[in-house]
Amino acid sequence: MGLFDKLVRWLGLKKEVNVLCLGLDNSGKTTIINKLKPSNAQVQDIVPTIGFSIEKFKTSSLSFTVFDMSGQGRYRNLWEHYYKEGQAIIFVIDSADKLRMVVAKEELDTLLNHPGKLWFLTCCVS
Ligand SMILES: Nc1nc2c(ncn2[C@@H]2O[C@H](COP(=O)(O)OP(=O)(O)OP(=O)(O)O)[C@@H](O)[C@H]2O)c(=O)[nH]1
Ligand SMILES: [Mg+2]
Repeated sequence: MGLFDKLVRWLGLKKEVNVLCLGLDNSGKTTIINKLKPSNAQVQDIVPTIGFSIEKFKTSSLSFTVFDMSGQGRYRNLWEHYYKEGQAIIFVIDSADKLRMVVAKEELDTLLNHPGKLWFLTCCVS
């Protein structure tokens, strides 16, 4: 079952869903989101995200707005300001980036310890 199908099942009857895509810089967030787009909307050159960018997807039953957040250190403090916007979070981890695995874990721990919010959370390993 695909990632978005899982979200549809979990979110039940909601019609419009906001998804945050988080993870360290260079982990592959924008690349994964690009692959989810219809082929005629995909871009060839992926550049580092500055701040964040917004992408929209539609399935037969749901409209998704994906907040593709920059993973660069200087922008990571933006993430928490968007937590309240999202019903679901995709956290992307680059399995080849062994040196920064501990940093990814710290960021994920910070996210999981954030008070007062319940999300559907899934991790993508790129
Ligand atoms: N080999 C390989 N390269 C990948 C993969 N995913 C992403 N890349 C490459 O890694 C680089 C960074 O990918 P991005 O998608 O920009 O990473 P990001 O997480 O959006 O990074 P920020 O926007 O800086 O937070 C790009 O050059 C991609 O082509 C993967 O699964 N395998
Ligand atoms: Mg990006």
